[in-house]
Amino acid sequence: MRDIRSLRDYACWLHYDPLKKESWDKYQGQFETIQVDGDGPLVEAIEEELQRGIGGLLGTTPRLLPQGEGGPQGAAVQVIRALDAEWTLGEEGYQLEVQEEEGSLRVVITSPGERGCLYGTFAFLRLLQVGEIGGGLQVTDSPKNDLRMINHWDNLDGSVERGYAGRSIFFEDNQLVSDLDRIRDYARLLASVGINSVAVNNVNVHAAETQLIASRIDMAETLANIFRAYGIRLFLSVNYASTLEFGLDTADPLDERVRTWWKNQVKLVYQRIPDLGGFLVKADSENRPGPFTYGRTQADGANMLGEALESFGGVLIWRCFVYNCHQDWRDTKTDRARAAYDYFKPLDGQFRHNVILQIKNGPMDFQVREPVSPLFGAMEDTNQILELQITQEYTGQQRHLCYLVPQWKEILDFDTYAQGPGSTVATVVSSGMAAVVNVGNDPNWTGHTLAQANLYGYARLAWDPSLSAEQITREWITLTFGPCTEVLATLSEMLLTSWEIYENYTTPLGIGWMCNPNHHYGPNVDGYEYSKWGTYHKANNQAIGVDRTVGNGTGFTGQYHPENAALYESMETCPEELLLFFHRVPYTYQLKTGKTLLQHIYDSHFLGVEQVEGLLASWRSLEGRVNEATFGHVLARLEEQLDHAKEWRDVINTYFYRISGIGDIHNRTIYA
Ligand code: GCW
Repeated sequence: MRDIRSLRDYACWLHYDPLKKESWDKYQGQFETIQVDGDGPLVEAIEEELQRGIGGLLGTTPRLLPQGEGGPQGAAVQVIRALDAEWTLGEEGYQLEVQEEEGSLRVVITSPGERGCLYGTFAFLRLLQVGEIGGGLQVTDSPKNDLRMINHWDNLDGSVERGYAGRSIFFEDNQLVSDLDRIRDYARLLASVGINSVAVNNVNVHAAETQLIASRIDMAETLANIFRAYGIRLFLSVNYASTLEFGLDTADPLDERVRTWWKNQVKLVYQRIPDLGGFLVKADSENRPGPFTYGRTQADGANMLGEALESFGGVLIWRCFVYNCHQDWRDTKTDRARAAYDYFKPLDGQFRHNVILQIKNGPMDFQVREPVSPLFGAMEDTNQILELQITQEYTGQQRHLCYLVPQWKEILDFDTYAQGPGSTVATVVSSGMAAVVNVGNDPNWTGHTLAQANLYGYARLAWDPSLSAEQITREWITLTFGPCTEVLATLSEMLLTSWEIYENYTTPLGIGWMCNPNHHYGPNVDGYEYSKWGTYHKANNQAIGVDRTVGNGTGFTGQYHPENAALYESMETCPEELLLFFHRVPYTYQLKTGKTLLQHIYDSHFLGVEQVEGLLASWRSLEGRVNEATFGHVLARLEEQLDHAKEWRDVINTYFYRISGIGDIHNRTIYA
């Protein structure tokens, strides 16, 4: 078997392909020496990266200048740890300056922190590839979010919950995998885009994983050591009710024995991993235990763990994905969309300062389109981070192309009006962002090679939510496919339209779900209709959707600040892409385009399939311009996507035709 590292897609965006002819010529003779301040693993990582990067891009071998020999002369890259009292960019920020003297470029990267130096180094290599390095360039940059986190849903047996790219890169058979170098490669990949925290195990913590803070702490310690070398802090998902598995008969957060057990356990963990980031907890959610069992609040539970972590500088991240997953579909009063706000809003101000609430972007669950969760901006005295899903659970499972950066941009730019106009989600979640990752042990990490763009894009947005989708896309394509204008133009268009295309042929207008239960792939209109999960569309022969208005429905719209509440409350002003999330609408209702609701459903599904045909044609036009293996792999995925898009189209259109008895005005094929 070939070494996985020799396969092209393994390198993701760190190929360092030779620069284009003009740039290659322009930079020959530059960056001949490298000097990096400090010592230790992070400094070694910086030196290694500069040698690899410059070596690959320019075909040269820069000389490493030891410290203490004075600064490098002539064409050089110098990384300086400057502990300047005036510095305002924080430990992770950096300054990058290119001075030109008699044709020699001298690149100076400065930061007071090792991480800042590392991020500055990766930024230099990125800018070199997108053609921006030149005399006089000055860049100062620092992350807009302190916490830039990746969540793995990896189990110790090696399976990955909602994983679509093979098995875990960390665990197999309740041990660490044997290829620890691959984990190091992963840490490098994450650090290259500024990720600084990673939770390595599933938030659904089973018995085996509970031991990661006890008998299996050595596994966590090894992982922490690997990630530390790239400036990434380890987090562990813990079972809220761990005490029950360690001999106590309760997990009541106010019981002294429970509190003492956690304090002692946390101490043991920090003896082995002194810089552990902290714990991540899913409690009282989807049958996981939590403080509700003991009649306590979510704040009681979170604070108990926060207190135990506090003296070690640890952080407790508590998820807000709390809802009743045993609903009776006949019950029209309970609205799952309301749950997080109803449980958490009254607790504002009651969480310890080292507790952070992690809130999914939407009120339901990572559907192709949902409104933004009204919890953002609702808790002014509580730390909040945004949770996104990079792994494509409901968005094509990495078999379909669905580039989510445009979706995430919309979420980050959404105005909550919490402090008046301009209170976007990006500003409200100033503690940071977390996302469920799409990585597994497939040779290309993400199953679909183009799904690497979602990982890249998430990390870049976590660093700076104001970056545009277009810029991120341009960067990713250039770094991944090298400098080719045709690839850049064609692939940008493909990526940037793919989310909407996926929405068109699956579940437009904010209705969501309609997928097969359990594995969530493929169409099944009534798959969740009579289930306990609280996810109903309620289609009958006249109308579809749930009325979530204050006036006549579940009152969900009232959870938003008045500007948004008013917008969503009325069918006329509700953004049409979310119409069926907020309203129950007759099939004959006329949309702003003049089409009826039903005709829109038909049209959107026919269009979606045509658009996938377009994606295929675009990709085919790149044959010979991208390497053969990647070309063939993506082509096969797109062909499968086309088949599945047709399945979605026909199942959905047939369902609505049969139930409504109203045909397509264009008489296209609908299977009666
Ligand atoms: O969407 C659901 C997924 C579950 C997941 C849960 C969660 C980890 O289907 O697999 O469990 O969300 O976010 O906790």
